Amino acid sequence: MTSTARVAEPLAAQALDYLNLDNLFTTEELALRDRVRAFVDERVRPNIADWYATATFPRELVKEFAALGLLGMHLKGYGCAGRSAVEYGIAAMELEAGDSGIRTFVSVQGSLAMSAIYKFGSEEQKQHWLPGMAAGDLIGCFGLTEPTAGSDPANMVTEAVRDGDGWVLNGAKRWIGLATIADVAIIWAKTADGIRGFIVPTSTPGFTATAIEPKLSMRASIQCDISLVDIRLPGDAVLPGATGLKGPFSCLNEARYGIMWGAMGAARDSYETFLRYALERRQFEQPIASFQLTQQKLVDMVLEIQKGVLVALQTGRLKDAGTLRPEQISFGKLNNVREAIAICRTARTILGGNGITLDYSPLRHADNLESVRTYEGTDEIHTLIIGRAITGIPAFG
Ligand code: TGC
Repeated sequence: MTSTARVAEPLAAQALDYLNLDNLFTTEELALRDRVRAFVDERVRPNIADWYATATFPRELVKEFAALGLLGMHLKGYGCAGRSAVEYGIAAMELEAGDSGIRTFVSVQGSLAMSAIYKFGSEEQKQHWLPGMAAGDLIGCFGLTEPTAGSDPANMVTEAVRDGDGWVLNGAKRWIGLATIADVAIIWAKTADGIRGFIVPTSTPGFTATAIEPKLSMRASIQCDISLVDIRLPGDAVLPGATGLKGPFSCLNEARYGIMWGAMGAARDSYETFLRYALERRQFEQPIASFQLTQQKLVDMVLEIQKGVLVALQTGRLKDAGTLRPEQISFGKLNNVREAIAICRTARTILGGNGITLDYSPLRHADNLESVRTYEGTDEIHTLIIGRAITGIPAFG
C-alpha cells in the first residue's frame, strides 16, 4: 500500500457524504439511487468519452432507461413508474453524474413531452401516447423555444389556425432536444385563443428536424431546429387542458426541478475525480492533496455539493407535499447549476493538462453545464424570477 492510499482510505466515507445526508433518504430512495448508479457505472462511464468525441447519442440506452422505470417515472398510470419527486430527482442526479446529455434524454422525454400529455391531454391522447413513451418505444420532444423567442416565449411566431375541423401549423422551433429521433413533438403555437399545445407526429408532412452541429457542449445529446410548414392536424391534436403560457411553463417546472438535482451529479463526479487524482498524483514528492491550495478547492466543493443536495432534497420534499412554488424551483436551478459549473471548472485545474482530455470528466461536465445553465431558463431569468418573488416587482423587460 502506498502512502497515498493510506491517506485516501480513512477519508473515503466522510469525503463522499460529509454530513451523512444519506440519513435523510428512505431505504427505497437509496435503493433506487444504487440501481441507477450501477447502471451509469456499467453502461455510461465506459462509453461516454467515445459518445462525446463522436457526438453520438446512445439510442440503444432508451429501452434500458425504460426497463429501469426512468421514463415519465414520476407520472402515475399509463405504464409509468409512479415514483416520487425525490426519487425522480435522485435518478436525475445519478444520470448526470454520467453525463448531462444522458440526463437530458430522460428530462425531455419524461418531464417535458410526457408531462405535457399527462397534465393537459385528453384521456384518449394519454392512452394513445404515454404507454409507448414509458416503454421507450416512442420518443417525444417539446417545441417551445424559437430562433427569435428564447427567454421570452410569449413572442413566439409559430402559429396554428383553424382549417375546418382541423388545424394548420406554421413556424419554426430551435434548440429542441431529441427532435431528429422523436416520433412525436409537442408543439406550442399561437392561436386565436392564446398559446396552445399540439401533438404532432413527426411523420406529418411539413415537419422537418435538423440536428444543430457542431456543438461544444452536450455532444452526447441531440438538439435540433424544427421547421413546420403547412402542417395539417386533426381537431383532436390540440391538448385540451392548456391555454396560455402556463401550460408549457408547468412542464418547464418539471424539467427545471430535475436539473437542480442533475447538476449536483455532475459536480459530485467532478469532485470525486479531482479527489482521487489529488490523492494519487505526486508532485514535489508528495500527493497534491497535501497542498493547502488543493485542500481549499476540495473543501469548497464539498461545502457546495452538500448544500446543493440539501436544496434539491428540500425542494423535492415540497414537491411531493404539493406545496412547491415555481420560484422555489428557480432557487435550486440557479444555485445548483451555477455552483456545479464552478466546481467542474475548479476540478479541471487540479488535473492539469490531463484535465483537457476526455480521459477525465470535469471539463466535459463543465462544457455540458453551459447548456444546462442556458436551457429551461437562463441564470438571468431565474435571478429575475427570484427577484420578483422577493420584491413583488417584475424586472424582465
Ligand atoms: P407571463 O407571460 O406573465 O405568464 C404567463 C402565465 O404563465 C404563468 N407562469 C407559470 N406557471 C407555471 N409555472 C411557471 N414557472 C410559470 N411562470 C409563469 C403565469 O402565472 C401566467 O399565468 P396566467 O394564468 O396569469 O396567464 O410570464 P411571466 O412574467 O410569469 O414569466 C416571465 C418569464 C421571463 C419568467 C418567463 O417567460 C420565463 O420563464 N422565461 C424563460 C423561458 C424558458 O425557460 N425557456 C427555455 C425553454 S427550454 C426549451 O424550449 C427547450 S426544451 C429542452 C430541450 O428540448 O432540450
